Amino acid sequence: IDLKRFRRYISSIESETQTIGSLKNMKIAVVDDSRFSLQVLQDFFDKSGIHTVDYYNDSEKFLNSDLKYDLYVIDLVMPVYDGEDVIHRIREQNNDGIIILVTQYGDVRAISHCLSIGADDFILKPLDFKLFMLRLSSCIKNYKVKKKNINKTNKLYQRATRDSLTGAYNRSYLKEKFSKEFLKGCKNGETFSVILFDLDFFKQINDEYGHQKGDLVLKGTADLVSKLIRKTDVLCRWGGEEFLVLLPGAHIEEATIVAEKIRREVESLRVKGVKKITSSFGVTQCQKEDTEDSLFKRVDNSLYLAKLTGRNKVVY
Ligand code: GH3
Ligand code: MG
Ligand code: MG
Ligand code: MG
Repeated sequence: IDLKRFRRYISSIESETQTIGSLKNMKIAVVDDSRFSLQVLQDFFDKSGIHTVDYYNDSEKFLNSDLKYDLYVIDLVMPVYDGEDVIHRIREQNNDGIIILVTQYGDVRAISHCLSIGADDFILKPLDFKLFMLRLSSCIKNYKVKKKNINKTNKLYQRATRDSLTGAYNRSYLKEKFSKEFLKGCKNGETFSVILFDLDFFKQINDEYGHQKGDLVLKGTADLVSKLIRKTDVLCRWGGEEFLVLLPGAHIEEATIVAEKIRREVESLRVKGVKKITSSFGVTQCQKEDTEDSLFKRVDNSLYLAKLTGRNKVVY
């Protein structure tokens, strides 16, 4: 037996099986103005048992679809919208699916341009099925690595900027955003307000019901605040049972209304078996001459006053 040949044969079969397996989980679009080419590609996919394919012989019709595919097989030369236009449009929509260009002519410049605007690979007609399968296989491999890296980066970013218990932003994220964006905006005449609040007698909650119930209260609090604030507002876990909300564009009156809403919602928050909880609030609006320190000190003072004068209230 020629061992080398045998091994090659086996690994090519394995690779093909794997590629077909991946393709079966993908939504595929084939765009080609030639009915004959479409038929060839359809034979290729049919033969491999892949039936999640939409065939377009009109690129305009394709561009009117929602363009949500995982793999695109695009002909270069087509009337009205050619391969370059189509690839451009796909990438313009932030779609990161695999794009393979198919072309009859060895038009090196056009191919090179297509690769530069986002095609992942190309193959020449007439299509060689074995080679096409190999190209797909290497594209799918790269695609999976890319996806994995994106997920990893997202996860790391999430971990670096969020508090793991409540999902609220952490203090260091807020401080960075604060000095980079908000204080600068304030100097330029934009406004924002800050709410700082703290759960009342939270130590008792832990002592009476245990740390785990305490954690549930913290999570429940962050959840209810997230539902009350706007998309542009930033909720941050400032300390143990202390939260801070940044409200861009909000004047102190609006921020006070939000704080009052949160206060009432915390009162009606029900965590199984745990008695009613209250919270105290400080609210302030940025002043042109504010520094990070002066602003946080001011809102902290208001919160302190709220605690001092009986808790379960908003002080501004
Ligand atoms: P006050 O009304 O004056 O704020 O009283 P308090 O008891 O809430 O304040 P204190 O600062 O004395 O206690 C805060 C408690 O919050 C103590 C700490 O055990 C608890 N805590 C801080 N972080 C966590 C956490 O992640 N999980 C739980 N369950 N408890 C926490
Ligand atoms: Mg064509
Ligand atoms: Mg407290
Ligand atoms: Mg506290």
